[in-house]
Amino acid sequence: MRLFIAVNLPQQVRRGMWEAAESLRARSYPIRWVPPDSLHLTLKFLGEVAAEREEEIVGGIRRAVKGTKPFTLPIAGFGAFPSPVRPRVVWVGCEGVPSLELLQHRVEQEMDRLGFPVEGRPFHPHLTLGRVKRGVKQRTLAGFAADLGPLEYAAEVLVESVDLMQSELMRDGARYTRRRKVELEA
Ligand code: 3AM
Repeated sequence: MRLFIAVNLPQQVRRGMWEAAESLRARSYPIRWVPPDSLHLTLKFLGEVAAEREEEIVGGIRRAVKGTKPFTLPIAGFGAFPSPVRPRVVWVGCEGVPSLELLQHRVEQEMDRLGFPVEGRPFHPHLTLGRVKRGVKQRTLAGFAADLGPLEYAAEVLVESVDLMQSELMRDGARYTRRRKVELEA
């Protein structure tokens, strides 16, 4: 099964992000939007993993969160990777939060011990809202940066757990299900 480790968000925040991007979706750019129920913050993508390794991975997540207390995660602002004028991934931001960076680093370390290679690229925490469809012409995205610019959303999320998630690739996009929840230490 295809697994990843993520922080999930309260429904109210997922709704708020989705609604704040309404005007952008209305422009019908060639973007595949993540449904509101699926919006999350990925800490580590594991990829295809044998089902019998699930407990071992949950053990690694437990070690990673040991000593991390619940913390507040401010999320704010819209952006796109690699840039708003050449968007591929559209997101809401949550950068610069030391507790989150430490948590992600510890997850990365523990998963490395289990044989999941460390990401070569730096961690840019973000909540993916949508992905530009493959192979589309740049001109179909003309105006995107200008439409993204005025969007606003900000919220504070209390992060109390980390989830092991399963991703199933369907014809109309990925379907995510929570397999396990690991609570941060209160
Ligand atoms: O939630 P985001 O968009 O940050 O892009 C995928 C998604 O991240 C990412 O894992 C999350 C759940 O699918 N992902 C998918 N394939 C990946 C890969 N080969 C990947 N991340 C790194 N390497």
